[in-house]
Amino acid sequence: MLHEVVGNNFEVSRVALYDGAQYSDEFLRLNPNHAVPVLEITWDNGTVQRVIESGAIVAFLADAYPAAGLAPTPAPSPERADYLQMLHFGSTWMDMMLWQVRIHEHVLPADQRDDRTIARYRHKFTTEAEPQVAERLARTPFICGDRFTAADCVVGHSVIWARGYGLCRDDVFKAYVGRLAQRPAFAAAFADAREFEKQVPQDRELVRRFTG
Ligand SMILES: N[C@@H](CCC(=O)N[C@@H](CS)C(=O)NCC(=O)O)C(=O)O
Repeated sequence: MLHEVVGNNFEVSRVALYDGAQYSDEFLRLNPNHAVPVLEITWDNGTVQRVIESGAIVAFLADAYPAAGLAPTPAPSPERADYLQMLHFGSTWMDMMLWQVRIHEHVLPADQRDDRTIARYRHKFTTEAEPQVAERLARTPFICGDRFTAADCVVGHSVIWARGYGLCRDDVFKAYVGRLAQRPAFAAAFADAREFEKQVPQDRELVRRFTG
């Protein structure tokens, strides 16, 4: 989303999650939930503010840079309501199910993993979330219509995440990801994606400190 609105004109600090860097006192002062992402904003008067929820970060950036045209104007409208719904559907509902799969398949200590939880959320995602997204993408190229919006940053991310778990296999999702991948901001954001190691090795600090 930052690449979409300001190109490369921002600074990135990588957080070594598998080493447990998010549990350091320094990081907990930024985000007591010990999680990424964190957006740090420096306002014109020098005040520094942090935003620690991905849905809020994406929605804020779209509104902060209206020239990018990534959100219907904040004035109440059917388009604005639908856009907010899908942005938050991606950042809460889809994310919640994928997160359960993630932690029980890749993060938790082996003796805390639960196959029933994995099966429950894989089933819920496939039978409830996927059809809603597929139905929209069968009608329009992007999640809220003919134009790419910030909601596609969130839902698109969730679809790519799901495909990494063998979900969202229908051609409609493949074509959607193909459309997203044509965007220069997408290429910039995912340039280092291959460095990501899905399974957290059991001896890493994250496995010991993870709170769920
Ligand atoms: N609700 C938050 C969730 C953020 C979140 O769960 N981040 C994960 C990675 S995707 C994290 O940093 N977890 C590290 C930990 O809990 O130790 C958001 O959407 O921004």
